[in-house]
Amino acid sequence: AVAASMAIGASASDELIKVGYAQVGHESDWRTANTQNYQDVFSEENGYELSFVDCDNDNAAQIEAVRNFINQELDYIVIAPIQSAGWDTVLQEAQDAGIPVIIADREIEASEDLYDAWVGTNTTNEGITAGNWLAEYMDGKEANILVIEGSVGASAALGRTDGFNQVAADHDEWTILDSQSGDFTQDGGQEVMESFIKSYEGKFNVVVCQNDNEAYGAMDAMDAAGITYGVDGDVTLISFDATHDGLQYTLDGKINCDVECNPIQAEVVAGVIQKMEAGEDYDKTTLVEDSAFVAPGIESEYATTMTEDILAGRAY
Ligand code: GYE
Repeated sequence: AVAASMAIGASASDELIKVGYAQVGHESDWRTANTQNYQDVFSEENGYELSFVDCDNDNAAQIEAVRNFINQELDYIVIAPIQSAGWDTVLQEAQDAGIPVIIADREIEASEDLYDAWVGTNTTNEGITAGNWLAEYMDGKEANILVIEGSVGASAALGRTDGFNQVAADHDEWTILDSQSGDFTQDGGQEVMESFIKSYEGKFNVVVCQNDNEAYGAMDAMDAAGITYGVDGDVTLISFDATHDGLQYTLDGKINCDVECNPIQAEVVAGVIQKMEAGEDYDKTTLVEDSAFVAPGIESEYATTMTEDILAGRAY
């Protein structure tokens, strides 16, 4: 398909836009969907040559991957930053080399002058949505809360924690008993929940997992301990991402509320790159919108009640 559309005399690699994507890793279903989306959108058929690096949640490896993209003189660099801190030096190197950088998915702490565009979700708002929903659901009842956070230093974890805590601060009847990182993985969620159960069994009635995979691990740990959760259980379970499996558990009433985070962002990133290619104005910041879903039987001002149709429409 590429050869057929190629101008006479041009080589395939002259035609293709070279994009490097320094991906966080493969810690979650959300991440798998995000990777697939990039591979679909940044295809040769669409005029791109994608250099994809899975950084395996290793911050130093990610900086190294970006440095390699600079050395390879790619046309654009896209980074889904594992950590929010520590980006100044390598971003300056990219800028000195004249390679535009787009930060995607998560946020960084660096000055806006050091990158060209940002595309992602507002994870602080996601945390606020979780908090607002819980306040509505508990309706003044006491909440003893355990939080399984995402990866330490990741903006998605920092934002969700901050947003939820903003709401918690207005509720004297809420106590956050403990908050520990499960690294956005199922194993991490299970381990943290097992240790929470040892320390707080019988003392908690709300568990907040900062992504769906952690929630699956937490459910396994609660199952093993005979603790019930969801709409018919003793523990109210909140999750984030709203991936297909997460929404299946929500439809089944096991997760009470799943706050959405949309991993389908590559089209937006490609749109920014196309505008840069054409020398047109582009948005420095593009927010990918999220919503939230609750189990059947729950009505909410902040979330949509799950149905079979919603689940059927969720591809990832
Ligand atoms: O929620 C989690 C993933 O950065 C928003 O990273 C993303 C988060 C997502 O591992 O599942």
